[in-house]
Amino acid sequence: MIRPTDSRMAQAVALVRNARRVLLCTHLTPDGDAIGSLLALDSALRRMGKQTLMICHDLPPQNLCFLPGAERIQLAAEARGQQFDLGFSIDAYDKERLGDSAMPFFQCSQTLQMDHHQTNTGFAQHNVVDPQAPASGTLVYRFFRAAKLAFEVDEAICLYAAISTDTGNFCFSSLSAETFEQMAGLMEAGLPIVETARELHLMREKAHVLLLGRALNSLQFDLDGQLSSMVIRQEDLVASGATQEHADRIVNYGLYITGVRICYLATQTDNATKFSLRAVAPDEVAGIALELGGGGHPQAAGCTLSGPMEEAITRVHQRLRQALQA
Ligand SMILES: [Mn+2]
Repeated sequence: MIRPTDSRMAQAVALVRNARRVLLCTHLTPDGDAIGSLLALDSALRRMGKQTLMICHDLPPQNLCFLPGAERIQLAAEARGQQFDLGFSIDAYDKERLGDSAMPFFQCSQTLQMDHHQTNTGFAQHNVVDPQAPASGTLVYRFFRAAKLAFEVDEAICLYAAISTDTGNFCFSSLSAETFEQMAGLMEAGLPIVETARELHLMREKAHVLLLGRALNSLQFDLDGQLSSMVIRQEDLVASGATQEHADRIVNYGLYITGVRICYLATQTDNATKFSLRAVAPDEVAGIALELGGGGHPQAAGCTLSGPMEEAITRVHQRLRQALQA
């Protein structure tokens, strides 16, 4: 099968082959796809004889630090004063998403980016963008094939992390036969899937589980159970020793309940209330999030409202209620 990006992928391999020093970067608040793809690429490029530096606006989150090579990722300032023949960005859809990595990236003699977001702006000189791909890891896998590189075990672990994260552990509609062909390739390379899946998809920090308990205790239902909501207040964060980061993903539990069509989680921050909104297709929440000053995907969006928390909750709740009754 010839994909629209196949010739661009061959070009990307040629660009890398012609470079000596390569700066690799990804988006801020990096997730499993960002870090896994970055690490696999870095390993590939070093095996191709390149000198590399991996930078990011943020260091990898705690739950991804077990990935081989994660300790080599530096903050963007590390690139200051260094010269690179090629800047290579992965999984970022625009230059703002690069945060502090944007400046060193654009100072490279040539720029290349790979990504799978529909909203990609084509911000580099060379762009390999495939919105059909479920993860940037999918594109990195194709890069390995185009460069005729066999996978080492550590690379297989990183690419599995990338692809399984962005497909919701193989649950999302972005999956295709290619995803499983790639998984077969990673298994053939010796991927220790049980250990890696446990580390990536089952293990949680204690603070996260304690916070989840408090969030679940706050569950409320409206409209005969079609709308569910949870609230996390500052006191919940303090009592469970958690940070805002631990509140990520808790919202999804509101949707894993029979009969629920839309759910939200309201998290109190220092001076505002952060809302995470989720819906089951065909219901959508992106439009409402946008209307309230936020944004996101059709079924996963968010917004932040200032002012008293109770008023913010009432406003969001009424708006979602209205959407369900429409
Ligand atoms: Mn991604």
